[in-house]
Amino acid sequence: MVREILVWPHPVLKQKALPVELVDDSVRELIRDMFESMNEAEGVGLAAPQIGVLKRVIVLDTSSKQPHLKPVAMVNPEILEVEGSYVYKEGCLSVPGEAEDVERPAKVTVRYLDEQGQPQTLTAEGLLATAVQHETDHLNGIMFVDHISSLKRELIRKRMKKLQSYRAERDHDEPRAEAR
Ligand code: GNR
Ligand code: NI
Repeated sequence: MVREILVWPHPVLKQKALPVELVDDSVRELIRDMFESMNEAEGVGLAAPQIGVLKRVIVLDTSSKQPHLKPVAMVNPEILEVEGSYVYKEGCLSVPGEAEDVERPAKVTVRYLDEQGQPQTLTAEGLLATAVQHETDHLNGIMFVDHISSLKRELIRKRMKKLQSYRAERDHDEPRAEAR
């Protein structure tokens, strides 16, 4: 099921997500919903808090830019090692229409549980490395706008407020097709 993506500065996006104790069918269903929601929104990643679920689960799919890479779901991801530096113009499905340069390590090694609950280790470079860090930030209540200047962040905050009031007005008169 495609779920609604929360828009910053929604309070849930500032909270720290809790570790998953057991990778069971409910977690696999959450992962399925996250892939569907990410794909519908044409994102390269999604973290569970973005759909209002405070669990440490992320999904990633950078195959449009990195064709050799497959979509991956990570439960309880932990960045073990980082290396280098890389600047990428980041966007976020919770900050629609905005993009700003963010500098992060270029290469990361991440340990996580897969959908079967098996421990895995992955080393990522390029967009996937950026996306893994962007998503693990979400699990700690951190947004890409927390990595840019406060002046840019406050301008974006104003634009999000306008976008939200526009959407509220629109949805008041004309409910979304799927909500009717
Ligand atoms: O779709 C997304 N694109 C993106 C581009 C550059 C750096 C990070 C990202 S992640 C983002 C989807 C999203 O908001 N994930 O939390
Ligand atoms: Ni994001």
